[in-house]
Amino acid sequence: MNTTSVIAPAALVRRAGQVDTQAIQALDSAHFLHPFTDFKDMNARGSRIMTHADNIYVWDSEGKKVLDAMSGLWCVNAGYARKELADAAHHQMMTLPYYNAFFQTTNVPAVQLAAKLAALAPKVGERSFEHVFYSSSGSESNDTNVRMVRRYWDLLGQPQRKVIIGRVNGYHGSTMAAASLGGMSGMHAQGDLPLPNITHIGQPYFFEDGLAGETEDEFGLRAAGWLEQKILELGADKVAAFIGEPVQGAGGVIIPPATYWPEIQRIVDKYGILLISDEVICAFGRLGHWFAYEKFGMKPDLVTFAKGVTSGYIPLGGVMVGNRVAKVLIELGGDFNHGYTYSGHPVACAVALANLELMEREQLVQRVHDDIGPYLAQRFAELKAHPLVGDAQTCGFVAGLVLVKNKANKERFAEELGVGMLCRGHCFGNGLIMRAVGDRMIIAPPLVMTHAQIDEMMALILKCLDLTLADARKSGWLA
Ligand code: PXG
Repeated sequence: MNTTSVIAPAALVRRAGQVDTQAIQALDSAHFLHPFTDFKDMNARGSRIMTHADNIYVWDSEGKKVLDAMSGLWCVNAGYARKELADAAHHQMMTLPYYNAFFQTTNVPAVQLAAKLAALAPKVGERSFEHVFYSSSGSESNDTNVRMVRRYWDLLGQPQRKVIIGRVNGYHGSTMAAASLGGMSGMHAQGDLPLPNITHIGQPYFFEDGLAGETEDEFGLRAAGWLEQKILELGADKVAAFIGEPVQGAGGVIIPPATYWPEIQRIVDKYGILLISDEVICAFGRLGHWFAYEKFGMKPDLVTFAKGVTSGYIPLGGVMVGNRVAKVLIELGGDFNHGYTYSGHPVACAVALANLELMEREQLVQRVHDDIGPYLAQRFAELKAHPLVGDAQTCGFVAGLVLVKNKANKERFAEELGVGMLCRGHCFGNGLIMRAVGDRMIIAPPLVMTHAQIDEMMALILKCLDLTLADARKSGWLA
């Protein structure tokens, strides 16, 4: 079938009610291989076509309005339809739409953004972040980290320090190196991953791995201790770096005990190992700080960022390079044979500058810290009373809850029942986008939410939990 001839260009107009859903679905199935998707399954069901968005709401081609409690994919921190960001892109495209940053060339937005990011990144102890290396995504940024960490140890005459340690269920992206740093078994199972010299320790998930009688703080110390065990097993002189998300996002919003990161910091310092804080989700206000390392008492050497830096309006990522690493690269390095066509893309950097200005003007980071973050925490904690909810926690403006079969003994539903996906289906059916990661239901809403909108979201969450509970009862799944 020649699908391109099926729809007239007029049908491509982006407004709900003006899009021919079936025609676009047919073209989608015929030509677009989606990320992390079972292609055959999606084609059989037909994809959902998002047409436009405003503030915290997104509309599909059938005219259905949904409250986007995931900020797209953890990125639309400033909310949708922000004219300032479109204007910044338009202005920069008409001024200098592209020029590369190779061959000792630069551009104004890339320089201004680097200086701005350096000013926003808090100094911790001896470590400050004066330098930025740009990419266009979180995955590329973590590939940059691997290259940079190896270069650092080579330049210091310790080329045997090659191993980077990540965590089970961590997510650092989907390129070969980033997928290796992550600890997603489904990803490792495809493509012979992880790459050599990348290994993993367990995640700090108290609900799942805390022992009877163990406090959360005790568990945090024990989970951090897995790093020291791994270092000693490998030989400390072989270990280059440890990478972790301050709060694990794609793994299901796993919020570590307060003791975890300070103990990890003590261990990496003891063995002289570099610390990489992957803040692709956690930075730019998500946890109530510009950078999340500040919240957790981490002193990272490298900080990965992407997503929220432009509120997702245009792809941009990068690495904040701490002075410990930057000094060696600059003073001893000569050529660093690494970079991307779009490193320091002027339009992406101009949009990021406009986004950071907007966030400062509206005090979005402060709002999460002082106002809407605590309010979400208060409202979300109420869910603990629900018969299906084993635990519910927030951190800044991310939140996660776990669906359980039996609250009394934390018994979980069998994986094959797909209780999370069932709940997610109810959410979409009722106008709410909430993610399911196994039996964890998670949110990361735009940082512009009002109290009334938080109440609106909580009412929807509660309704969908009730609908899931009714299904579970009907199917005899409950204990
Ligand atoms: N690091 C972290 C911590 C991330 O969350 C990446 C790196 C990779 O970024 P890019 O821009 O290359 O995608 C991410 C991305 C999910 C989901 O299912 C999460 C991400 C991406 C796709 C899906 O929650 N995070």
